Amino acid sequence: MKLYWSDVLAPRKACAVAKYLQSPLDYVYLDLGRSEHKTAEYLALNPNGKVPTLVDGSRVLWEADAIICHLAARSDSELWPQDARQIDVIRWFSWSAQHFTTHAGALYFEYIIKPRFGIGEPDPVETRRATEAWRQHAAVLDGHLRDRRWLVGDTLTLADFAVAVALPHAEDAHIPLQDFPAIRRWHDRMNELDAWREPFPEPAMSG
Ligand SMILES: N[C@@H](CCC(=O)N[C@@H](CS)C(=O)NCC(=O)O)C(=O)O
Repeated sequence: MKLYWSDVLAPRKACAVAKYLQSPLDYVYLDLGRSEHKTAEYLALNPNGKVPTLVDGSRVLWEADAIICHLAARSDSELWPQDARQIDVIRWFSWSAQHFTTHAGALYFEYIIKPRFGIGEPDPVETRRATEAWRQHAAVLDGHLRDRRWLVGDTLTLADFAVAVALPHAEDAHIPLQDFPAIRRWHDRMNELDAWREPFPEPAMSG
């Protein structure tokens, strides 16, 4: 299998799960600053021109959530439970993509991506909007996590990887994580995983 990645949000999720599962992967780093994700060769794999993309034989998958499900299914891992919990994992994927990580991602874009790629200053209207919207959804997550260790059932699942994806950048992206103690405790637990703290492969592993 081949995973096309870069050191940004969506690939972080795929790389973290791959590292956690020790998936047998060839990693291919794409330099977004050099538009390596917009070449004709890459667009033939992923017409969205975004990372990550997984190639497993003749199967080509884009969308990080689909990729992590594929990796977990291939490893018969409990990260992708095969019972009623699976529906809950999908619920959190959807909630994260539509709400929680959309707003965190907007802050990540304004405060981290813009300066990194020299594409302007953070927009104060957008940062205010995203911060308020993030807070509203963070309150829901904080309530859910108050008496739980993990998002679904009592074990780590793909839902934890998906929902937490922007939180390692909370400080630099001005995401007000400090105001949500149950989320913080849960994310501290995620941080006990090597694969979460350091998800990306060594440069030498990537061609
Ligand atoms: N929904 C997609 C999002 C993919 C995505 O937006 N990737 C970003 C990096 S986090 C990207 O490739 N950005 C480069 C671009 O849009 O040119 C997924 O989860 O895989």
